[in-house]
Amino acid sequence: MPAIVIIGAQWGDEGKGKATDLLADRIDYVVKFNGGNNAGHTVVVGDQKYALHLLPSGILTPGVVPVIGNGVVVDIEVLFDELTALASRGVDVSKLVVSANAHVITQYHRTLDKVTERFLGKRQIGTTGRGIGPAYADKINRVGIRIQDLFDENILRQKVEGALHQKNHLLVKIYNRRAISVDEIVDDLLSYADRLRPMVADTGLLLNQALDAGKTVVFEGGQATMLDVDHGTYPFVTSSNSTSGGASTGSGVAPNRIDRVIGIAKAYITRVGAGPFPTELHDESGDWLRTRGFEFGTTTGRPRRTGWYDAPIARYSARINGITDYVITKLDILTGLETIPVCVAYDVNGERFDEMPVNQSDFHHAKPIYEEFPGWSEDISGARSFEDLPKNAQDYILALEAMSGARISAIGVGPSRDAIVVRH
Ligand code: 2SA
Ligand code: GDP
Ligand code: MG
Repeated sequence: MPAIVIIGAQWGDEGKGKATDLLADRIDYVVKFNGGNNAGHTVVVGDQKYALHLLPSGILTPGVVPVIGNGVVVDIEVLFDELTALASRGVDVSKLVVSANAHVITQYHRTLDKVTERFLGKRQIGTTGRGIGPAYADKINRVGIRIQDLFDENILRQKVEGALHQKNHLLVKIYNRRAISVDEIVDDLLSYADRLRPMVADTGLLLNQALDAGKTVVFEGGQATMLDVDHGTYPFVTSSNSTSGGASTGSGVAPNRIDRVIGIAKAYITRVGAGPFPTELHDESGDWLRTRGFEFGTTTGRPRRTGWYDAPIARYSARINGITDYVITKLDILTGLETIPVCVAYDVNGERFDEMPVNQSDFHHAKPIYEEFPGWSEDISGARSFEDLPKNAQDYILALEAMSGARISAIGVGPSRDAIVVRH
């Protein structure tokens, strides 16, 4: 299985970092293909806990080549901060390769992200404030700055001038902010150029050559299916393609080279930021899941919204991403519940929807139709095979499998690297 995509099948924070890290000793390259430092992957190795944002999780495994693909937006200051922090903890970061075509997040993107959100008032997206949306907007508007632009001062200056032309007008006249000077941005970006240069390469070529040579490459998605700019709950989404198709466009590796797509889903579901969420719990069971599951943003610390497993979303994700295998994480968090509700379909104004409604207003009004499954009280964190799980936990997984559109190949039973039940 030389090319494997790992994506979030819900609204993020499903435990993708842990899933990537688990495969890491069998892989040669790990590629981040979308998003930027809005991501937050927590990986627990022994007694050490790592929170990764811009860097792919595979960087924690010695020998793996971490790659930042062309589809990523890179905040260079954050990049060097993360590299320095990991190096100070003894992680070898010397192999990192960054695409020459990746776009750069600058100070004006961060500023615009924050002021735009404030301006939206009640219609806020609840972004991470890291400048992600404005950086992708510039890319699509063809006024973005790419990593390779840092190595030619003239070109860099022209591009920054072009990018700031309209933005300064907006900042000063609409948002009542100070204008940002071209020199300030150019000097800041140039100050990183020498340190960055040795890491920069044609990563599409590198990855295709690696696959030609029989190497194993894992593509690690940031955010998740329901946050994808095309397939998610637009406009309450991130600004990139976080579905499996993004692995191709964001890396330069063609779709027909991809062998497996692993979807990660929690045994329940969470969301950070605004937008529709049919199974959201506003009662004490929601608080219980948040506290037990430690559902707080890895990047921003925001409390995550919590709800029961949503099978129509799982089927939608399986379809959109071509999921070959599901990994269900955090089953251990459900231990102690008498019964576990699972959303099997929606009721929209009296009409039953077995699949995700295409109309966003319908999804906003969707009421979950639940089926209840018996819970278990045994501690399952030590389970390492399916048979180790209590019968009710096995049945819960088998029920999810029947509803989710793909086989369940592994089940997370705790945060640490080895707390996993592998079935296939
Ligand atoms: P943005 O900043 O433009 O990408 O925000 C747009 C929406 O995407 C959501 N988003 C996320 N949702 C879950 N997890 C994310 N990463 C962090 C984590 C989040 C955190 O792993 O915990 O720490 O708060 C992530 N990144 C973006 C965001 O909430 C908006 O709804
Ligand atoms: P990602 O963004 O998908 O990489 O997920 P995050 O790292 O933001 O959030 C997932 C959290 O769940 C992390 O704190 C992980 O350590 C933790 N985690 C992952 N798998 C399991 C599991 O099976 N059980 C428990 N209890 N925690 C898990
Ligand atoms: Mg996360």
